Amino acid sequence: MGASPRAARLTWCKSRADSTVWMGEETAVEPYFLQTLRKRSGFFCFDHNSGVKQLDLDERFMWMALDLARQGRGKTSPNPMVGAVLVKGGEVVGSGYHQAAGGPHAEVFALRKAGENAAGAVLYVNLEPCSHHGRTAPCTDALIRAGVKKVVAAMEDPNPLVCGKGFQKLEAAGVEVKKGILEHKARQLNEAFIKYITTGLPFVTVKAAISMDGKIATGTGQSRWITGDKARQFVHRLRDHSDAVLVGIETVLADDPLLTTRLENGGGKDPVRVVADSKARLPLDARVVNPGSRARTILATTEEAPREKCAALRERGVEIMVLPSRAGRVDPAALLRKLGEREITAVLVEGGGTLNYSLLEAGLIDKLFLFIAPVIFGGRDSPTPFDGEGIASPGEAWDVEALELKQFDRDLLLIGYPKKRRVEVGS
Ligand code: AOF
Ligand code: ZN
Repeated sequence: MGASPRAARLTWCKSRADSTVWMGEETAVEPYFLQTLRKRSGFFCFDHNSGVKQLDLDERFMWMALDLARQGRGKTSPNPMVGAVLVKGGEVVGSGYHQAAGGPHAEVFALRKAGENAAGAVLYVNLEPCSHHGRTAPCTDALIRAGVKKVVAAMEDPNPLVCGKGFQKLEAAGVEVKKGILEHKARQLNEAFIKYITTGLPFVTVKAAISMDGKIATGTGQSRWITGDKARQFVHRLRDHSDAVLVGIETVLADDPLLTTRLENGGGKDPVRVVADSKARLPLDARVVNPGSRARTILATTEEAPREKCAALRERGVEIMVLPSRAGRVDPAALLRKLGEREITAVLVEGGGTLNYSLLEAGLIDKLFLFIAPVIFGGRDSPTPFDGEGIASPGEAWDVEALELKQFDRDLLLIGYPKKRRVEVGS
């Protein structure tokens, strides 16, 4: 991990000799904003929700810690993404990020880089330093030993083993603590970890691609290639960032997907593939069964599954998970609980409409990625991303909150958090 700000894979844009526009890797600055920024000086960040914002010094280094943290995306599970920057006299003297569970924490990398310079330095970190003995020793002790004088943290660690105890330990040792800098960014970055560590359940993201008339397939059930290349590449990134991909058996029977990660420039990891299939209809020659991948395939099924079929699938390396059934299907809540027990912290659901709706109905969807392709399929019976019963009155709808919009060539992507509308009693 590089120690200098520039090594941190940030996007820097010069706006004036004495000013710099500083953006995270996932942001894009429009020419309009750059023009506005040229007239100002200082450090800025571009946020899709709040627009251009001038950063103070604390925010500037916290932004850097967040960007470092993001480099661990998809690799730290079940741990959070954490970045750390040690600053002394306005200079970065050490930085690092958590690269994998079981490996050193971000603070340890930064301390190693800083060496003796850590004494009297300020630490910027997007999560409260840990105070417990887990797979590694407590970071608080290492920071105190190194003589760090102040810790600026974006948020408290929601892990019940830490949860404020890290701050207490630091303060008791005379280290100044400041919390809450760019907290909303830190919470968003580790939204999956926060849910998992506080509930034991994985964070559930549903991804669907629809035509402009809201269909996920044509009337004959064909659904390949709704969106273009760039949107599909983005989905492979989502798979790389997830611990597991979950699909319903109907999707496997219709599309025979591989569900592996195929990034343009290679790399990335395959998620565990999970097929919800109450009667074990999964064909022995399905591509998810034989994908040439090191990641596991799990068949989530019920007592209704024929034993011989399960044995044949097991022989081909498929793990069989027998779960309670609900309305004749695999109980989605029981499935998620089981996956959480296996330290699966983030699940990407890739359809179909039946599975999506049963998750929605049970209040189990945390986030939605909905691609809209500029095509029209038509067809009264063409499937949609959420089928099932549906609701009777628009007043009972799910609202999708904190909506964000991205564009990939001709395809649009809407990202948001579905929340069931609370129906007032008596209304
Ligand atoms: C930090 N910095 O870089 C990370 C933290 O099993 P361990 O020892 O790796 O501890 C995992 C827990 O430590 C994790 O659940 C979270 O509470 C914290 N992770 N903390 O200060 C880091 N990865
Ligand atoms: Zn730690």
